[in-house]
Amino acid sequence: MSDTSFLDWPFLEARHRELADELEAWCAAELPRDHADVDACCVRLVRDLGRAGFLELTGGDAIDVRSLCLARETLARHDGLADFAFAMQGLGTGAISLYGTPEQKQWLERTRRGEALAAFALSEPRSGSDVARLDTIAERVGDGYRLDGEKTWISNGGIADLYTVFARTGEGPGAKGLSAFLVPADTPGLEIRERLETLSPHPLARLGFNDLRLPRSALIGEPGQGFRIAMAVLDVFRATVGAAALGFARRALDESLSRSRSRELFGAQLAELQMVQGHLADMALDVDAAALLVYRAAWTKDQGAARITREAAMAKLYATDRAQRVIDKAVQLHGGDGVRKGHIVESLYREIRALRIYEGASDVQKVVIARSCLAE
Ligand code: COS
Repeated sequence: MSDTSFLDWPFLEARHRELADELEAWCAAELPRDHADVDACCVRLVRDLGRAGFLELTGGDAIDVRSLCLARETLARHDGLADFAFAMQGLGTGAISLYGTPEQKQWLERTRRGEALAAFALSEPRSGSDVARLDTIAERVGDGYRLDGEKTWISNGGIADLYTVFARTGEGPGAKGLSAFLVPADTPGLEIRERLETLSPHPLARLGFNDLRLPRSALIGEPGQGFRIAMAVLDVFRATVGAAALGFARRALDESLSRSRSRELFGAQLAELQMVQGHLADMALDVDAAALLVYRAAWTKDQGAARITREAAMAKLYATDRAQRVIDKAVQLHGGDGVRKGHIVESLYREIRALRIYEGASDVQKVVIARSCLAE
């Protein structure tokens, strides 16, 4: 990568620089992968990242958000699916790391070794952005629960070994009546109803729960705490989505710099044309500004902040929106090659779009930021 000066910013410590070096070497040797079979590719990536020790970062009693961000941006720069495989191990077990019992935390040993895949099941066909109105019901039956309902857009859906599922238990109205559950994939009543295909292929599914029985020990945290648990997990992982976008943007900038140096146009190097320089300057500025917001959010959490809702929303909103702009400029600077199937810039163009939607759409992040400003 051309510019690594951000590694010396005061947000990061020596151990982060070591992680960046180690993971960069791993990525250079192992990535990119063939994505022809995305399921098999993701399973393999999780196994390999686990064997190499990098999944240790994704869960446990303490999550270092700066390490998560650094890992995501490094992986995203090399291979979007590798970033996805890494990130889902963290998102899918985030509720267990933050609120799980010692028994539930035993799952982390497997997910951190890459022996089990995890998924976060929050979105539903009728509630994506409006989490508080979700319809999946978890009814108390004896000493346990019975789940009925449907989830959609579930990453790792169909290949996960465990799902963190949010359902209505009814302790109060709306957001006050949800709870979180740990659901092993082999639980009878869990159905993969549809596999979903998207612009940039990832393992995604619509899930159904049909008279699915869970013991009380499957409850994560307290009954009625589900909304807060989901938001606390998203606070951490939204910052890391910003980091993934940053990785895509850095790659687009690097590709554009080398294209500008190597290509001639109108009797000069592309890099000598001031209009091209203007684009490169905008791209570099967007990348650095996004990085500052991402590592500010991560550092704030690592310093012990109870919540980083506003910082994470700013990091995700800005980094994903700006990465889209950086990548669009990269496509423009690459001319026809930029839209040619299989070109790295073309795949970045497809890869970035979903990041402005999932884990809280850009519009939701604006609401979160504005509410936080208004509450001051
Ligand atoms: N951490 C802890 N608690 C939080 C929180 C957070 N980040 N955000 C909200 N809460 C608490 C609030 O403090 C409030 O508690 P009180 O009732 O005690 O005051 C409660 O949760 C409800 O919060 P709020 O009133 O803000 O809820 P809304 O229904 O208005 O929803 C948004 C807020 C829209 C921000 C939320 O639904 C959201 O993030 N939606 C996007 C969902 C998403 O990211 N989906 C993607 C799924 S994964 S691909």
